Amino acid sequence: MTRLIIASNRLPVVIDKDENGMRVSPSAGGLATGLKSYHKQNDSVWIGWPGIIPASENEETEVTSLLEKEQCLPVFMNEELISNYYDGFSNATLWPLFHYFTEFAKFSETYWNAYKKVNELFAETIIQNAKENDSVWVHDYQLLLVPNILRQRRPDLKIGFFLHIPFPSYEIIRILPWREEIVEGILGADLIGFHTYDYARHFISSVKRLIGYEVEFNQIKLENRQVYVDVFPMGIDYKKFEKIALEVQSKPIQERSKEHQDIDRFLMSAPGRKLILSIDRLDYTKGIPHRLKAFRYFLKAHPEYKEIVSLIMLTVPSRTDVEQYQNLKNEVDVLVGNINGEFGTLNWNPVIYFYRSMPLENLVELYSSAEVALLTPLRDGMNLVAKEYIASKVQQKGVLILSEMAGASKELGEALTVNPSNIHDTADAIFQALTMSDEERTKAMRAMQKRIKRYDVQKWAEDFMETLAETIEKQSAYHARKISPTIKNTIYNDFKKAKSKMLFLDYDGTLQRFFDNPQAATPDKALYDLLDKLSKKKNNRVVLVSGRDRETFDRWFGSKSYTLIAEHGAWIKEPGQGWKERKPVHSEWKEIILPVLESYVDRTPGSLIEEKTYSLVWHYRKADIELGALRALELVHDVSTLIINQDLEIMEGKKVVEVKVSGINKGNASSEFLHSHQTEFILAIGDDWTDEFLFRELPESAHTIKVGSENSVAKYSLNNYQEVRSFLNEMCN
Ligand code: GDG
Repeated sequence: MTRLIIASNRLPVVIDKDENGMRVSPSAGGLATGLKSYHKQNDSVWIGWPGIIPASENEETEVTSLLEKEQCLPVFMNEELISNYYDGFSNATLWPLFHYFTEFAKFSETYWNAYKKVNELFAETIIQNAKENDSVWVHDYQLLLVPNILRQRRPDLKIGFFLHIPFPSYEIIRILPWREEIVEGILGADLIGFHTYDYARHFISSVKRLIGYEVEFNQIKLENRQVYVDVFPMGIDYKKFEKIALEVQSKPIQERSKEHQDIDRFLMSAPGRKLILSIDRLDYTKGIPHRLKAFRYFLKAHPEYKEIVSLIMLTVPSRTDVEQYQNLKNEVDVLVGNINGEFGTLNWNPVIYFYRSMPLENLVELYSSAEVALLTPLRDGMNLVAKEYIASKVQQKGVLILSEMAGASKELGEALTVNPSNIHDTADAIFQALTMSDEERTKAMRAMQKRIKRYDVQKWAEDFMETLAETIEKQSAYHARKISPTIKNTIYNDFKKAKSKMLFLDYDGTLQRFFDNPQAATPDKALYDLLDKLSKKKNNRVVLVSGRDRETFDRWFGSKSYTLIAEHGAWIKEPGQGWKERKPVHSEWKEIILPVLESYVDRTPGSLIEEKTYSLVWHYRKADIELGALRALELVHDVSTLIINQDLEIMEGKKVVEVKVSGINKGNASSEFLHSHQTEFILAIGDDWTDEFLFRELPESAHTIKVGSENSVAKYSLNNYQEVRSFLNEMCN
């Protein structure tokens, strides 16, 4: 049976050392707590940093054996690596950049080298422990390079990757000096998951723009495989929060924790008292100063709430040795002091501020006591606190105010959403939350509870793993077509034995790579040598079948002893003879279509028109990738209305739209040619969908090969033009 290996920077447990020895305790944070139950149930192994630097080999062994009981495996790092990989590249480069704080992002070669090294260390630990065909689920921004390292060294593994923070727009990621490496690193996975559709579409757009892979819906087409991108909004352990909330609320007041009694005392000390709660790590992404300013504005605008409402703000210390975090701490301290100084009275503090972490039970006490949760990050991948608040509101008496910049806002449509930078807007939302009718807030809370109860963390993990399994199934359908050594030998044997043979070969993308400028794709010497060698084989005929215009083909191959079929089958030329038109037709239609195409060239920088005898082609390979695709759609629409009742058709190829005389294609041209030249062995190779006509029309006995990972009626596939060349070279020998 295949096993699951989970990899994340931190393990679900941390190891501490004091005078009594080593201790294992659960780690905080959404991912660790969320996935823990899934991990235990599924007999998986979790690989990560144990939070300790062992002082000796003995200690290392001790840590390892303590972790073994928790089904965990450690990746050890020294101080320098942690500083450069974790504090450095992860938290001082990727974290600010991915949260749109470009001014905080530091770019340092030292950080980058440490990041690469630690990603290698993680990958190595996974590789050493993974059995054949195991599944690996890699988590988050600290390990972006791991999927591709695994892909290179262990292609047997099923690799999933999930990003817990936002994936930023292309305009942001393009700033990163190592942007291609990072995107390629993630693309090593079979399935890539994000919290929201926005993050997924930003990732896809970056893949297209930075690397240029083709994308169809949520599939990224790499040369030799497909990668799937999907949205899995992470949930929480709903039942756990619900259960703890029921427990803490049903306790008699005198049995409650000290913290809970403090809250009770506050709420009961004046009529109508209410608490607004916020919980977050002290991080600049969380919008804490904005929130405080909004609360100050609210108190100014609504003095009737003085001595009635307090904001209880739990901020958990984080990355305390980083300058920006220290500055933020000072800013928050000053703001809290100012607000309390300006509005506070002897027995009322407007802001009750905790700068520490709390045990889970106290957290739930806060959740269940607060009338309003005010969660206003400037950017947040998801924000699990919002979901935990909802789950803890067992009596549905609470209102959630949530930033529209948090991933969770996509699912929690019934919350009061605010733009956290709009202080007035946020203050209005506070007022609205406090004055909402019972009926309204219960209705909103019920709807949100229903949704997040259903898609809890267990369901989230299962959903991701099931999708990964389905992805692998789809991949294997494709891999089944890849030419194996046995198939190769069969084809070579057939070729050798046959008394007459014919090879139909497409040109661009099949024998030659793509160039931005189509005229630059001139055949190189190695290609001429290969084709010459093939055409000199006894009883073998090489037929080049292309969409290229005949002038270009004539220039490149006119003197050669190959048969040439140009312009998708409109023209044919036998060795030593002139070009023959297969179906003479009129060309007045071009006068109508050409101006339309020209208007598209004018509005799409980088695109160009190519004129052939039977067709007009609009090329957009050099245009902006998304504008090009959009204009291609528009163009097809515009032209289709113009060609009604004309003997014309539209063909869409790779970054081209071709308007051509209908009834001419590579398939009917080749089969017509084959008719007059009966042949025992037939081989056809092509990469474009226009080659599908060829594959379809050839006799069943023909060997057909598609270049690339897309769907095809061809029997087999090869990855790229280099593989085609070596396949043909080997066949010659
Ligand atoms: C990433 C993304 C995304 C907080 N204070 C205490 C405490 N917590 C717990 C909360 C919650 C978790 O920490 C924080 O949740 P976040 O959603 O902010 O998650 P992170 O792990 O910080 O960050 C984030 C998440 O990954 C999941 O994909 O939502 O956007 O940045 O569970 O309850 N827990 C305890 N005491 C505290 O004082 N016990």
